[in-house]
Amino acid sequence: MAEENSADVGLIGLAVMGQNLALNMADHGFKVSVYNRTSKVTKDFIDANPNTPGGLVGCENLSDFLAAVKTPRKIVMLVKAGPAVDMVAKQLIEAGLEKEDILVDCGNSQWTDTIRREKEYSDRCRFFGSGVSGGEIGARFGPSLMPGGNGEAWKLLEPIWTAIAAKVDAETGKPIETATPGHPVTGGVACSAYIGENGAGHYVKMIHNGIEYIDMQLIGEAYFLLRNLLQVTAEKLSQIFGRWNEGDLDSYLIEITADILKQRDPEHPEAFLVDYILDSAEQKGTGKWTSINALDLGIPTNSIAEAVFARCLSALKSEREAASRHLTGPVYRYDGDRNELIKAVHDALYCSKICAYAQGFQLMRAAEAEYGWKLDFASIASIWRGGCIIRARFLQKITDAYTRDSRLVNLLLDPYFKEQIQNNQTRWRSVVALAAQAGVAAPAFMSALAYYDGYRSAQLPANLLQAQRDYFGAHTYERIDQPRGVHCHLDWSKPDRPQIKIAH
Ligand code: NBP
Repeated sequence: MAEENSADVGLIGLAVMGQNLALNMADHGFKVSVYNRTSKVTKDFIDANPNTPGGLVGCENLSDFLAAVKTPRKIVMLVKAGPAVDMVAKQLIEAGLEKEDILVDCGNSQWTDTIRREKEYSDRCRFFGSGVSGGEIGARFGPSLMPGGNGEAWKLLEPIWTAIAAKVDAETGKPIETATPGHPVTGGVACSAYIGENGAGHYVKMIHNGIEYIDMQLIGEAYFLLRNLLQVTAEKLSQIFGRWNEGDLDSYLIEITADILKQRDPEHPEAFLVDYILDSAEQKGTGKWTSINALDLGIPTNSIAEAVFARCLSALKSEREAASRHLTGPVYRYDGDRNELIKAVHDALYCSKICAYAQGFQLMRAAEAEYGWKLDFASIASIWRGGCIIRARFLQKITDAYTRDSRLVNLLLDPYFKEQIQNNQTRWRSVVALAAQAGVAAPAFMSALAYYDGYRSAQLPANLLQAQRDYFGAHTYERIDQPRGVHCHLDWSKPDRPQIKIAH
């Protein structure tokens, strides 16, 4: 049995994320008590990692696991999101978890579940939720961490979170990516900051993932347009993405795209792997949750929803194959300037990305009011600069924007982003027009542009829509010559009758 009360932290769930996060903690000198439901996994993990700086304590049952950790205990869960989290929480409570102990769910749980769990377990432990992004490499060498829950509990967790998080350079905001096993990054600014009460951390992680969906979709559309219009190989496209990664689009996702595109197919070495991968996307739900939440709050995150629907459409592979034999479109051959097209697609991608982030941050602004949080948008953008999947040079610009004005209504109104779209929108529009002309699906480019044009329009056709609603359903309308809140109704079958006015 492990020495009692000697570990700094306990970690339960030793699949890919749990193992890597435990090693990350141990690299930073924390002694970690670990447990996995299937004991062989624990044993193999301990055998494979005998000499970590902090030390690992493998436990075969939950009582030993809890006894090994210093009190008040900090217990980190990395089990499958969903019912397993409640099962494990209840088992830990039965095994002796105490009221002052902190139970941190680091999985991709729904933020509403985190709020529910914090309340449900409040007389048995301090339940806390922390978003973790960066996949297995991030977990191992520095993820982006989005902790949310009780503020007192956070004070106890903070030293560990700050130590294990990704680090960015204090001056440039660029990720410091030099960690190797046993040699973690020292110095720099940690990509971890307290987000807010109860489910705020998991909420912001959900938004991160929603943005990840649209980032990936936009890159996919850029790839698809260039491939179809220029008829070039994946390797050539890899070079284009590689160049883009040296400029404004510098990001992890563009970097891995350049890598992916040049990868040869192991089965057909003369071909590229990407051309052999089936075009049917899967999803785990966080983009859908973001879109549902946006609909609930009435916030137009068109592009994020479009990215989710684009995956849904891709998944109708056999239907699409059948339809492709019946439905016609234009026959188009691009004969314009090839470099100009590459530049235009770059600008379309950058402008669309700005709109997508504007939508994500607009949604978070609505959420903080609705759910009673106080979100620091500069801080959120800054902890996404390193460690996570959406990390990008661009996030320093968002950090700067919210540092200049913490109450910025919409990112599009920040002077930097305003100027970027002002300077690049002509090419963005030409790409959207070209996609329509050529019959190449580019739903995210198009929806981002529609969002931009809609957001900058003082006048939209909703006047007609309101008239229609009043016509068929007596839903009333407001008038431009009356104060807001005065609702009118016309009996459209007798239009010469005076309008009924109802002041609310
Ligand atoms: P999984 O999501 O695949 O979960 C597997 C782990 O959960 C195993 O340790 C398994 O134990 C344990 N588990 C399950 Br399933 N049911 C259990 C139960 N009833 N009681 C106890 N343990 C149970 O692992 P993962 O991919 O490492 O992800 C962990 C969490 O981190 C998830 O919430 C995931 O969404 C989130 N996340 C993952 C990534 C990523 O890139 N993979 C990134 C960010 C966040 P067993 O060995 O006994 O089956």
